[in-house]
Amino acid sequence: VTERVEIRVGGMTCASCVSRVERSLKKLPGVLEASVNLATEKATVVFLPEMVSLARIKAAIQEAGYEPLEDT
Ligand code: 9UX
Repeated sequence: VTERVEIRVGGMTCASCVSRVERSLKKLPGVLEASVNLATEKATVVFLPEMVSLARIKAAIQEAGYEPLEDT
């Protein structure tokens, strides 16, 4: 079972921010795909909920130095 979530991410201002967030997410075990759109400030993440929680995904964004906001 895979799940897809969109998380709004605050604090990203350039393309390098986008790369940092994507890399932080992709290295989490259980994350299959992560792509960040700078214009919409949204990270789209496809993950295996049995391996990684939404809370852990948000924590990774925060650890990378950005602000996870509401998810949809
Ligand atoms: Mo770009 Mo983002 O110079 O934290 S990497 S603003």
